[in-house]
Amino acid sequence: MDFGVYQQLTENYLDRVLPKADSPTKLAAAMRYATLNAGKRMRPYLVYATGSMLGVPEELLHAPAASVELIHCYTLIHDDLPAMDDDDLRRGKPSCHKAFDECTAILAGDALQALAFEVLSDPKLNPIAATQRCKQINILAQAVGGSGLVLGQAQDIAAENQSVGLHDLAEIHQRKTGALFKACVQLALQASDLHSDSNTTDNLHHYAENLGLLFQIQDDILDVIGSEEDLGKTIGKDQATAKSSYTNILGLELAKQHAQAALQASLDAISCFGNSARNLAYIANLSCNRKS
Ligand code: GRG
Repeated sequence: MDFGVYQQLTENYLDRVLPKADSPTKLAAAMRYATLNAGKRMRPYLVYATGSMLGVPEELLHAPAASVELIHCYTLIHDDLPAMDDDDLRRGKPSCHKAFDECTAILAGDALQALAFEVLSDPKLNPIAATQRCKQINILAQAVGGSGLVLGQAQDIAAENQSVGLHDLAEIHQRKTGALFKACVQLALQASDLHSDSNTTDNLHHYAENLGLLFQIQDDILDVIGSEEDLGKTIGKDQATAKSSYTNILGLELAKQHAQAALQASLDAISCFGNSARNLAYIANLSCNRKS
């Protein structure tokens, strides 16, 4: 299961569900700009990798995979806004509010969020049983809402210039970044025959939680040692804005050790699946060794 193939598949599918390229509105152009722009597509790949390991036919994974990427793109637009992280660069290009304007960027984010749920709830695009589809909608809503990703972002902002302990930082990241990773495996699990199997569920949840943590620690590390060119965004911001980050709290070397521990914990969680979990292991290793 080649990562590149699934990146392309995701791009093509997103292109189909987004407003058409010749749509006359600035809103449509901003939605396309912020979505079809060189993202790694890690979250869709996580949906495909989990689903294929659990024997889910690929045609049942396209809508969940696209829905998590649409949510992710919405959060990136809003996160870059002056009222939030105030970042001018995203995926190597001007952030959405720089390429367009603030109002259009806010609305494009809102529209992408709604589109994620439109895609997931449409029986033509997501042709699984209605009960499972309903559960998937609930999974995504919980992951991104006021007790998931949005709460994580609110807590992250509240923690600026405060002294935050490692436990609280992990909790913030679990919501801000981990919740969507966990939703990826849950959406695929829900499309499978194993959605009620508690062993499978527990192991995949444990994997995704550690993957989210690992991904975030690496994000903090790259903010210190990464290159703006590779990352396509401004670096050094955590230090400059006195943001709570693993590197600010632990220092670089200890942060790297925490990343290794989270990698090991995520690999341990999927060891029971043997070779069929190789793509999930690939994602964990990639998250730890990524430069972008
Ligand atoms: C604004 C409601 C709201 C939430 C924002 C998830 C989040 C909360 C903001 C995203 C910004 C951010 C820097 C999050 C931390 C790590 C992360 C998610 C990095 C970006 O993800 P990648 O590396 O990006 O998968 P690409 O561009 O490859 O898709």
